[in-house]
Amino acid sequence: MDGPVRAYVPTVRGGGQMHVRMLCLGRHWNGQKYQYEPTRADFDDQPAPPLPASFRALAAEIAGAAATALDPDICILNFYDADGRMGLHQDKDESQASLEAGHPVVSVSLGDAARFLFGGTRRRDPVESIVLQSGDAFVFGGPARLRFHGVSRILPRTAPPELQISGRFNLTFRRY
Ligand SMILES: O=C(O)CCC(=O)C(=O)O
Repeated sequence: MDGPVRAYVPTVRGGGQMHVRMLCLGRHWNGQKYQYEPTRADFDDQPAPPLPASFRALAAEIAGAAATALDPDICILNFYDADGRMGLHQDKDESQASLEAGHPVVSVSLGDAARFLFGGTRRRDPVESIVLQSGDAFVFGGPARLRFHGVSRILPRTAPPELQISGRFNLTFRRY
């Protein structure tokens, strides 16, 4: 995330800043336009780095373990510091064909635990709160693909000490 194509804090439509550092692999998610594109037009015009084959294989394996399937072409890598969070939203900027097929989102968490919120397909639906720990994977596809979700808070100093991580990395794999 600190390499030549570095992670950055997106400024979204309306001018607010996100509360994560983000790096997209495979395709870039433009937070001004809420759409994917090959280069980071909302930041530095660099091409989105490719999705490593090992990441793709990991996501496919996790999807299989959850009795579904995913051949991802996108990974959004988010880093949350102790104040990091993400408001309730739907992941709906992938292609219409992908959403209609219900290809799942596969989410992998590393580092500090997080309070993850999982709602329904309408914003006003009740929201379940789940603690995602380091090493947890969360898969939502099919009829759950468009359920609202977000992260209300990070639980600082909960990362496994052997990782020597302060903060949380979350990787979401998707099929455009
Ligand atoms: O960090 C998480 O667990 C959720 C990330 C997320 O909602 C997203 O990338 O769309």
